[in-house]
Amino acid sequence: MNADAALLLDTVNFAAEKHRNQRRKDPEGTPYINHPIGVATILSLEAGITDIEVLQAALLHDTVEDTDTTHEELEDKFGPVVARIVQEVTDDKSLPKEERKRLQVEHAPHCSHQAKLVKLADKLYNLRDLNRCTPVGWTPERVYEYFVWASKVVRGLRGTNYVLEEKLQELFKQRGVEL
Ligand SMILES: [Mn+2]
Repeated sequence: MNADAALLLDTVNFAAEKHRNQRRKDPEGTPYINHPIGVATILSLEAGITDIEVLQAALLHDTVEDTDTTHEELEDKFGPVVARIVQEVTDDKSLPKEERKRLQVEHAPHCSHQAKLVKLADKLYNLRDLNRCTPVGWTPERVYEYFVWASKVVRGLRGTNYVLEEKLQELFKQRGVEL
């Protein structure tokens, strides 16, 4: 087996163990790990990304924000580049939710190209998931507001990947949200 394939397996296994007790917010309670795997798959199969560090960061992108994983742990195991990309897409959970969402909009244009790719694929996955079903406890207004907020983040990521941006643009258009 080639080294990249072994590395990706090690990475997805690490993420699966970290997220092992977590579920998505959909009514079926889909295992959380489906999300990072889906984000990495969008980057590979749809956007044609072959940068292994971007694909690893996609698999790991929610480990620091949502599990006990630390930046140092990622750095030791996967190296400084992967750890840095994950850090760029990690919200500061000590801040109130509205502030975190505002900072995502503000920070998006200043992220590295690699982090922008992960952010685009993350948003694309989440918006598709919202079209598939409504999370438990969400009103239609909350779903719409999520699309509006996501469009503001994506606006700051433009010029990163044509394929992902076209697909996002189409989802916003269907909701009547201006990009
Ligand atoms: Mn995510």
